[in-house]
Formats: sequence, C-alpha cells, structure tokens
Amino acid sequence: MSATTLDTAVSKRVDYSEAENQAALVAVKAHLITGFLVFLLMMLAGAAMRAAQSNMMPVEAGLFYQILTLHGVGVVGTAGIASTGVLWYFLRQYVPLSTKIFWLNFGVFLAGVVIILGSIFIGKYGGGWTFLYPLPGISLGAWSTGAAAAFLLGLLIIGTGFLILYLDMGRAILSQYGNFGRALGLTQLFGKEPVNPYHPATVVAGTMVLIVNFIGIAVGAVVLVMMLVNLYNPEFKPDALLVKNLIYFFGHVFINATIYASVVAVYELLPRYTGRPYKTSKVFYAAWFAIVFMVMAVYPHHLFMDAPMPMWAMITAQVLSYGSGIPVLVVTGYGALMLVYRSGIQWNTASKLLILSMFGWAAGVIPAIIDAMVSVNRVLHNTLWVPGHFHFYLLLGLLPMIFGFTFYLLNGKKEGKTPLTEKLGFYSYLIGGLLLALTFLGSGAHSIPRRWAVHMEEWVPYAQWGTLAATLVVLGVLLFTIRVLTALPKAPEPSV
Ligand code: HEM
Ligand SMILES: [Cu+2]
Repeated sequence: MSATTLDTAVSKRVDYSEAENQAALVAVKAHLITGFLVFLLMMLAGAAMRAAQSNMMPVEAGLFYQILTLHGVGVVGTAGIASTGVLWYFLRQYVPLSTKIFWLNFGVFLAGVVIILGSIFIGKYGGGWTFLYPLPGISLGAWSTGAAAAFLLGLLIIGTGFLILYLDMGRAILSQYGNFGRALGLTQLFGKEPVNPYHPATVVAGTMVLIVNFIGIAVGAVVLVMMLVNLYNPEFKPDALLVKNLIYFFGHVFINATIYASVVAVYELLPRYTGRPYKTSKVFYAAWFAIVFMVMAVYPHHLFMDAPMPMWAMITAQVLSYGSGIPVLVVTGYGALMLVYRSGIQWNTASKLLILSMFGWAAGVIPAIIDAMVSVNRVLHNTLWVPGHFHFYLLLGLLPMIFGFTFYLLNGKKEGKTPLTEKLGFYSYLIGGLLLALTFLGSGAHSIPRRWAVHMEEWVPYAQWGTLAATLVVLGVLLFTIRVLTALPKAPEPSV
C-alpha cells in the first residue's frame, strides 16, 4: 500500500490550527520528559531496595518501607501520567480534546506528587502504595496520622485530575461518535453499521480506558475518603474486607489501564514503520469489548488468600484471569506480527522498542496466569514471584511502548544512523530488564517473600543478581533520558 492510500485510509481527523498542534506537542513532551525523569529516580529507589536486600547497602528497615512506598506509588503514578500522554497525543487527532485540561491534569498530578513526597520523606509514611486498611492508621509510632492522611489526600488529588481529564475525553468522544458503543465499534460488531476497517483503533482503546479508569478512580476516591474519615474519626470503622476489595479494584484497574492506553502507540506507529495500515475488524472490537468487563471482573485475584471472600467471586476471578488480557493481547500481537511479516520494517530505536513491548507483554502474562490459579497462589502469594510477573510486563511491555513512542517523536520515521546512546541504552535496558524479572521469578519459585526489608543469608545471592540487573536497567534508562533531555524538546513533530 502506498503512502498516500495510507494517509487517506486513516479515518477523519480533527482540524487544529498550527499553533494548537504546537501547544499540544509541547504538553505531550512535558508528560514524557517527566515520565523519564521520575522513572529514572524510581528505578534508583528500586535498585537501592535490591542493594539493601543483598546487604550491599545498609538501609534501616523503616526507611526501606518508605522507599518501597515511594517506588510503588511513584512508578504507578508515572505510568499513569506518561501513558495518558501517549493516548492523548493520538486520540486528539480523532476527537477534539482540550489542551488546557490536559495541562490541568498534569499540574494537579504534580501537586499531588509534592504532597505524597512530603508524607513519605517528612512524615515518614511507609504503609505501602496500596495503603491497606487499617495499616495507615496503626503505624505504632512510625509515622503520624497526618502523614498517612497526606498520602491519601495526595492520591485523592491526583485521582481528581484524572477524572476531569476523562470527562473531557468523554465529551470529545461523544461529540464525534454520538455514544460510547459506536466509538467502541459495537455498532459494527453487532451489524448495525457496516464494518469500517479504518475506524481508529485509538478511539476504541481510548474509550475502553476512559470507561474502566473512570469507574476505577471513582471507586478509589470513595475508599480514600472512607479511610480519611476513619483516620480522624476512629469510631467510623469501615468493613476491612470491603475496603480491600475497593482498593484492589482501583489499583488493579489503574495499572492495567496504563497498558491499554499505551498500546495505541503500537497501533499507530507500527503501520508507519511497516507501510501497512492497521485495520480494525469485528474480532478487534469483540476483544476490546470483552476486556472492558474482564479487566474489572478479575481484580479478586488479589484476594485469593482472603478466606471470607465468597466462593463464586474467587472462581469467577480465577477463570477470567486465565483469559483476562488474552483477547486484546492476541489480537494486538497477531495484528503486529501481520504488519511486520515481510514488510521490510524500518528498524530503529522506536520500532525495536515497540516490538519488544509485544514480547514483554505476552511473555509477562504467562507467570501472571500461573499465579492466578488458586492452588498455585496459595504457595506463591506474597513471594517475589508476584513482583516478578509485574516487573516483566511493566518493564518489558509497558515502558517500551511509552519509550518507543518517545523515540518516534524524537527521531521521526527516518532510518538514519542510530546514536550510540540509544543503541547502548536499548541493550542495557533489555538485558537488565530480563534479568531483573527472572531473578524476581526465581526468588519467588524459591519461596522468598516479597516486601521484606531484610533477607536471610541464603536469599542474598538472588538479591545480588537483582542488584546487577537493576544497575543495567538504570544505566539504560539513564542513557535514554540523556538523549531525551537533549533532543526531544526541540524535535519537530514527525509527519505521518
Ligand atoms: C530498575 C528498575 C526497577 C527495580 C530495580 C525495581 C525493584 C523493585 C523492588 C526491589 C521492589 C520490592 C520487592 C519486594 O517486595 O521485596 C519493587 C516493587 C515494585 N515495583 Fe519495581 N523496580 C523497578 C522498576 C519498576 C517499574 C518500571 C515499575 C512500574 C512501571 C515497578 C513497579 C513496582 C511495583 C508496583 C512494586 C510493588 C510495590 C509494593 O509491593 O508495594 N518497578 N520494585
Ligand atoms: Cu490484578
């Protein structure tokens, strides 16, 4: 297919002025640069934890839990803001989005981050990013009620920013497509409209993300408020199991939505590197429709150890967990392979990262599915197997999508010579990322618990390998970040 048909094949686009496009580009770059800087810092925090567990660096236990809290909340929040940058950049080409509101969410996010940093470093809050009730309120003196409240408040503020952004996305999608069903491609799926293979995949993904994350964050806001009330009014005691359900519903949906938001980089960019359009189809719509429900229904896999949970919820979660992620993963992976197969794809840092993301996502789901079996979960729950599976698909699946998009903005489509910083960065990141995930999985297989500040003598070798892996990842991201800081701000917008 020639470039011109590829251009016209893309469904109708919103007309913005040149100034509007420039302003939007600046805002997207701000999201990405923030992403790189914070990811780098959080990875240093991760490396510090591994170094502490391997006795290479003395870290007092209380501080370890502050770092753990910082790392968890930091990477998840950054994944949220950076993946929003990716999705927003492409979605605004199809529906009229407000750059002001995009900035507003960014500003609110930073304000929330400052409050959370204060709670951790000044207030010494170390109750984990999952703020499990009643832990924030019973620190036994490690941190004050105010510190816990600041942490919860910071999260609440960040969530509010996202809700506002999603309202704008919802408004824009409705103004263009009339209802979310049409935007998701359901009218085509159910035969009410003829199938249009050029219905943008980004609109489908964006609508799915908007629906699930809006619900997820709203639930998060409810539980955060419940816990804030409890902190200052201890007679108000919410049901602990209910609170855990609400928290994990929110956390599970939020982190999953970052992948579903970032994957639009694959849909949008692989066609540009292979010269073939990405066509949507009934199978594609069906997969995304299914995932709207599945991503919300499987969260009880975080509660397999909670005996009072109703049996039906456990069984549903187990069965759906096998399949959750699979529909979109298969459709996306297969679609990506078909695009790449004998296409003479242009290899550069961006396309390499995007292909890596397909591998990392697919491979990382396997240990997750294993852990979603109740019988296996009894053994692996709370071991390092769990960080093993999620570091796998976050480091090698999610981040490569975000990084790949950044290098597309930075280098455009052209082949040219790849700078050494990018080449070295890529391999250091790849090897380090694999080793990091595998040492976590190996540790889990040997029943080494997660979230332990101090490791027993016989666990130390794993932590040492983990520290080496962390160093490689940090080095890779450092090289990437240097390249991004020096070249991204002035990079012109790539033409399609
Ligand atoms: C150099 C890169 C990284 C290193 C060395 C690293 C290391 C660690 C370590 C040591 C832990 C605690 C494990 C334990 O329970 O003992 C951890 C937890 C975690 N990491 Fe990372 N990590 C890295 C990157 C990332 C990234 C990029 C993400 C997400 C995008 C991420 C998400 C998480 C999450 C969600 C937790 C769980 C926190 C908790 O248990 O409360 N990590 N990481
Ligand atoms: Cu989950």
